[in-house]
Amino acid sequence: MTNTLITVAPTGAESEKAAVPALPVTLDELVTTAKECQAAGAAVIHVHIRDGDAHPTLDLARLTDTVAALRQGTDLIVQLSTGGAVTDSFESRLAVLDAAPDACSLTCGTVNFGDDVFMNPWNFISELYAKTRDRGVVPEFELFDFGHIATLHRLLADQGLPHGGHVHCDLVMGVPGGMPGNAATLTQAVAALPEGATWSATGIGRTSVPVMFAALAAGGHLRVGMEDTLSYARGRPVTGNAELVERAATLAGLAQRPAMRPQQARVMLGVGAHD
Ligand code: KMH
Ligand code: ZN
Repeated sequence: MTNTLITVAPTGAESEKAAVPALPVTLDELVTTAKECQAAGAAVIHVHIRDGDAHPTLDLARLTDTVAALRQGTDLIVQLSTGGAVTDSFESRLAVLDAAPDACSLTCGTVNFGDDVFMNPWNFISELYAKTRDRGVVPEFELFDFGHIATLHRLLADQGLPHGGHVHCDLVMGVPGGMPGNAATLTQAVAALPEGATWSATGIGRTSVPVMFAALAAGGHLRVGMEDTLSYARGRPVTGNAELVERAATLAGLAQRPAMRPQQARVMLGVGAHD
């Protein structure tokens, strides 16, 4: 059994700073969180950024500065979100790769997203994947539903393996409109993944803890963070991302699969060292 890759998704695009004061939205807050989460056991950071008013943005200069600051302050693998917010254009989402991150998210299909729709039509997915290969950015395939797994198979059959030569997926479970976050669904989804793929799982909201237990039992990896979960327990708000990473690392240790260090994660994911 391998050690456990822990990804932290500290911010997301959905929560408002005014409603969630602990959410890291400035570059300083993000780097401080990233350092704490690395110390707690994270190896990858999934990054959404905010503008000066704490609204989600895909501004290229800010993204580029963010990649540089996270690299300077931590050893974490920097994975930029190409999902952005549901209001972001396909063009701006493709342009995220111009910030030259180590890795990026790549969602393999459209999904109802609460009252919104997170749009990922085939042509966009295909163009984004081609750009990751062209730019040497390692994609993580975000799978919100079973049809997304079928699209991942189509993508790999069409264009071949990603940069780095390894397929790593993240099962995003419990989004209202996507697959539910429970052990039975996780088992079925894992069985449908491409041969040789590694995978993490993320349970949104109250599915966070059951999905973590199911993923560890099934040999998977973990993604946690305030993008996905704002309650540590019923009636107890999360006070910061580090406590979510600490809990994940504790559970991984109990499962006899302690948290992977960033260097080990680079080898597993096929992410090279940066300059
Ligand atoms: N914010 C969601 C609409 C990703 O980062 O790639 C999309 C999302 C997925 O968070
Ligand atoms: Zn995201």
